[in-house]
Amino acid sequence: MAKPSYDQIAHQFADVLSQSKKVLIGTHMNPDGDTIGSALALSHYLDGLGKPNDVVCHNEVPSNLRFLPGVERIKQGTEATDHDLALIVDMDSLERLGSLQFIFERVPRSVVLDHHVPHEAPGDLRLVDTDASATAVILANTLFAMDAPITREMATCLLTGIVTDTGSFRFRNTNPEALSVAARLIEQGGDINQVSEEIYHRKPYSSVKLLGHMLDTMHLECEERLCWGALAMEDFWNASASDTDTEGFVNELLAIKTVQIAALLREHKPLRIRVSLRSRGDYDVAAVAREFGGGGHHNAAGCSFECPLSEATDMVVERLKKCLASS
Ligand SMILES: [Mn+2]
Repeated sequence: MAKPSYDQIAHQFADVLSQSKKVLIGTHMNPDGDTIGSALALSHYLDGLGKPNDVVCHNEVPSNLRFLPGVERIKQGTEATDHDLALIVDMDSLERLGSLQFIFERVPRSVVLDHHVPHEAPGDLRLVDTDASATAVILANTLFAMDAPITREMATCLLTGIVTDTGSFRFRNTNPEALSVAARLIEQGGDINQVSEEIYHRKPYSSVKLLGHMLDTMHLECEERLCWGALAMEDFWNASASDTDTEGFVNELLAIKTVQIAALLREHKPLRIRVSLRSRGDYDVAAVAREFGGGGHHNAAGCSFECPLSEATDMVVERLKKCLASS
């Protein structure tokens, strides 16, 4: 995909914003730092323009992202029906809005900001670059090209998107663009130390306790190339933990040196299963996630469905074994 021309995009984006009276900003289900950080940066920017706006998310914000300035404005829905512009942040399909999808379908105009592959979400204006490390990179570049004032709060929100989507500049998607945008955000007052501390070093005890259980019960298969864990409702009860406490767990499974594919299945509500998939190199876990109605990136994807945990585990593990065998 060709690199977008940010000068052109900036122009179009400023135009669309100036024509709107009230904006609805949408984040994806099971939100991460990129969707929340980018959405909040947009919200702060619109505040600066004096433009009324709401930010919504299907789920509650994970506890490690609650330090973000403005996070309290994120609601699980909205009563208002007078939004005339939707900003859809960090998702490849409107289904990722979850239960809020219908609210967005009635907003007359939309702008999509995203970096996922393949990209299917519609949008009257599309700020899409599948080579960007994070949606926050696309948004920051757009704001830079608009000569928008980047406040400290905006810089911290955008940095959070880049730090989380690149795994603190460690994942394969870390590129010069992500690093230079991050550098510029730090110059604007973004606090990278605060971002890293809050995201990685402020875990509740319940989370670390549940992690211990996951590591204790994980399975290593296929000559130690596949590692998976499954957390049942009662495991959450025993640790007094909730699904937001499992942020980053699957990466611990992928950290084993022989492991090429890692999966974590969680029964976050009775019979409701969430699956996080991670891989190294050529193994395409996004393709696997799509078969189960989910999506994501080549090396990081997810899906969710309704069935008993053991059944879900059998299905997913079988499919991942095929994925390992085929590449
Ligand atoms: Mn993202």
